[in-house]
Amino acid sequence: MSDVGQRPATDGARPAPDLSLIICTLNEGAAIRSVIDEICTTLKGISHEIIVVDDNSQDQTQSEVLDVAKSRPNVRLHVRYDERGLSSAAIKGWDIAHGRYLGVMDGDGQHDPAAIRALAEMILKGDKDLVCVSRYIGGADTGLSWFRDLGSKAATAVTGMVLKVPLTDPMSGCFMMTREYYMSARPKLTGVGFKILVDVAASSSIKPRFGEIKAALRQRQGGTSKLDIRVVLDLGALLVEKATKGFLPARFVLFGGVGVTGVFVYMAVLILSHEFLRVGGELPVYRYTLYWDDITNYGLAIWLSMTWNFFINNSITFRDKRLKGWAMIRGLFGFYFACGVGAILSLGLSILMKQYLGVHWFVSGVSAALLSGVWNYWASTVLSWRQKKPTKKA
Ligand SMILES: Nc1nc2c(ncn2[C@@H]2O[C@H](COP(=O)(O)OP(=O)(O)O)[C@@H](O)[C@H]2O)c(=O)[nH]1
Ligand SMILES: [Mg+2]
Repeated sequence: MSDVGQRPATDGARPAPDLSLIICTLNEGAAIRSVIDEICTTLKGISHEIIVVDDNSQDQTQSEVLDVAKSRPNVRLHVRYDERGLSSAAIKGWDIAHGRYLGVMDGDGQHDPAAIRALAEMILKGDKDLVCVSRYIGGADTGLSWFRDLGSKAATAVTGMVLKVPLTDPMSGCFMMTREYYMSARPKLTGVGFKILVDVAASSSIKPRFGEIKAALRQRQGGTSKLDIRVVLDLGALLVEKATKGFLPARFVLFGGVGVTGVFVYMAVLILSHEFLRVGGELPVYRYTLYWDDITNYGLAIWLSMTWNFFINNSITFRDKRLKGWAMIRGLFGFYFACGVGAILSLGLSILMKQYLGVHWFVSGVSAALLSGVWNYWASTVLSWRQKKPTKKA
């Protein structure tokens, strides 16, 4: 975007605010109005704007925000129609924000307004680059169930090894930073997943002067949590990208992980069909003789694992661009087509290795599949999930 990095001039009627607070929402219609009201009250005296970045919620979130915005000119709504994900939504909000300081918080009422006021005062003093709400200073009650608390602590420990900043709660969803600090991280942000603070802190080359405010999470005001196992997978992939300095991009790590499950599907099908499927017969091709058993065994394993990979990638690796309905069917056939070349490569290699190089049938199949997996990543990234449609401002 062209206005990234500067404080774009507003229409002249109002000066740019000191603080831009982004609230990302997905079906938070039950809470968003009172969250905005509460924040505006708590930030009284601090010049601020609130940007709600909504991923096309299907409840009343958008109408609630638009309604609040009628009486609060500092509130803006930005709707994304073809993208999903908390981190990328926050990045979008900061990219279109006008403030000198940039922050993010949840739209479900879980973040304590008193802590947000304290954060804002701390960052506005001007001697910090990054200030965060932390659930873990001095053993605070986190407001999470014991299971999620344990998971969050484990993730915090692992994340600590990758980050340059000794944050006590890198999983925090509520923090503020200077525009300069954001810009130092911006080119390297992955935007993958939920953990935007980890993304920012790991992407900036600056060691920030940072501060923390202790606060537990409150109860959600209606709606449901969007956190699931995929959040953990995303975080793992993000950490691998940061730990390898970008050599292994997060999406490639996810694709590779899905690929590994695909290899298991492939092996299972291969073993089953090798045991139970007998087609028989030979197929003469030029001066060579192929066996129909090999063609059906390897072919079936390739086809089923390819279909498996498409659906799992669609719901994990490319969840932010997830294909649905007809687009998904088209995407599946596009994926087949793109990977068809990989499949023929794999089939040919398997047979070549087994029949003409004397390699064991199982080893032939697996090694050929691994090689075609590299091709598949490239092909599917370019062909199946590439579409990027414009977002609309409301
Ligand atoms: N724009 C956008 N917001 C999201 C998405 N997923 C979650 N959110 C919002 O991010 C905030 C935190 O999500 P939440 O489900 O409460 O996570 P939890 O607090 O960890 O259970 C909430 O305001 C959600 O509405 C998403 O894909 N896009
Ligand atoms: Mg929440």
